[in-house]
Amino acid sequence: MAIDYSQLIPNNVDLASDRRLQRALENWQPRFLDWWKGMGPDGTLNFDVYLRTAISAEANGWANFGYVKMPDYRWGIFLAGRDPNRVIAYGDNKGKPAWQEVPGELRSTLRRLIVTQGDTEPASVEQQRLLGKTAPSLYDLRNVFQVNVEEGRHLWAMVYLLHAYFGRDGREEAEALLERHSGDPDKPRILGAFNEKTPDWLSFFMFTYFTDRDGKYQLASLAESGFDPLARSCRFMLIEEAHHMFVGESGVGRIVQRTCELMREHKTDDVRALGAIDLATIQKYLNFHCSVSLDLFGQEASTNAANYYTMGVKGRYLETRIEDDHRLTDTTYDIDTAEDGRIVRKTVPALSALNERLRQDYLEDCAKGLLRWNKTIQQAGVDFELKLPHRAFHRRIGAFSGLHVSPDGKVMSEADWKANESKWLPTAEDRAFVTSLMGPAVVEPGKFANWIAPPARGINNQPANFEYVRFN
Ligand code: BYC
Repeated sequence: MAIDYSQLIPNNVDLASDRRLQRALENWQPRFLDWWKGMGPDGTLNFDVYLRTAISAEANGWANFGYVKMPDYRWGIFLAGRDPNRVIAYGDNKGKPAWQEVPGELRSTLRRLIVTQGDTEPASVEQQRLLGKTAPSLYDLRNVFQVNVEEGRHLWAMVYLLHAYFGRDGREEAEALLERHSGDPDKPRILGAFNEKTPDWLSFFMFTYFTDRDGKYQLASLAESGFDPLARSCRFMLIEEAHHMFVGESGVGRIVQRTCELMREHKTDDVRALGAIDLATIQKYLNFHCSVSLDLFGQEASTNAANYYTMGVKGRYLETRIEDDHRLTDTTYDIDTAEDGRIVRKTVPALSALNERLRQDYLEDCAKGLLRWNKTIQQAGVDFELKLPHRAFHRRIGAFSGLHVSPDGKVMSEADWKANESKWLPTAEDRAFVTSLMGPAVVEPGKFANWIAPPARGINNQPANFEYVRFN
């Protein structure tokens, strides 16, 4: 269904036919805008930004580019098309028609998952609030804004579900999504990674590479939900998510490229002296963002995850492409976990290992970008390899949270870990150095900060000197 842009809230869910819901969302809309103005990208209300906006939920019609002032962005409600024959693909309800309404017994479970998902979206906008001040180029400035407006829309996606299907509780949860704030000591965001700071662009690119990729895997699992409106919302969100990970992968890649160019040109490892980020520091940031994002998958052995699956609420990554019985009641899965202070491999019921299985899918996907970054390093003739840290490294959630583990997977005493921590994770001094390279924002079209290479091509094939943001 085409998106109706004549409405106050653009949508493809025929919102006009449900006056009560329409009014409730129209009441929430100014609260969202107040939140955007107060907690969204700082000092940008008047900028014209070259953004893409969805004009249809079909694959070929959703990316339409033009200049928009961000508060005027047409945030709305877009669900992927409905398949009237869709059945639940797994669990006890396998083969039954997908639910168009929330089954009473699953109400609180579904609400909680939708709230957790919804909470991450505004959280990331809050985390990225100040990045515009130090953008390395107009191209990058536009990209962070694009990511921000789309996270805002993903919040809309979850708020629509809360309002449309969860009555008064849902409306209250929708309010609360604007009241919790990233890093707020009294009302923090729900998941750990969304209370960390994103103070510089290396952090931003690592965040969009690692943490947005968790978004991809969680959304893909929720896209398998038996609750059809949730599945259809997540399908559309996934289309937008791809760009965020592109920003991360190409952003880190361009930093690596610039660093290697300088190393080669000046025959030195000490690129800090040349105003660029050394590979060892990039590795430390990578270790931090990867480990924090691994925590987002929850416990290795999780009865929550088993229940979600059995009930048909949250599936596996690409569930319908997996060849097995899609019930998993008699199946096992091997996981790494901790026992008696050691990392051990254990065979556990497949149902309880679903978080770990998703984490495994995620890690395999994460490894792909590293292959590309390492190719750049290799081609520059530099002897260095970026590596993913071991899954047990620096974990705060799950079985490994009680262990001290090095990036290559060695369990050690707390004292040994502390003695080495500064080699593995960014130190205050590393962060201060990276911060010192940031800003002021590079605003001349076609120019880039010294520490990052230009992209291979422009957004929507625009030329290198395109004016992606006009400041007015
Ligand atoms: N922090 O049985 P477990 C994105 C809690 S990112 C704090 O493993 P479960 C995006 C857990 O709540 C994707 N608490 O839990 C990216 C549970 O509490 P209770 C976001 C945590 O439910 C970038 C207890 O520990 N979407 O979209 O199987 C920019 C036991 O754990 C954490 C989702 O996460 C944590 N990290 O798994 C913008 C999807 N981990 O029951 C956006 C929805 C666990 O003991 N969420 N706990 O009180 C879920 O599917 C699940 O809630 C989780 C946790 C996978 C997060």
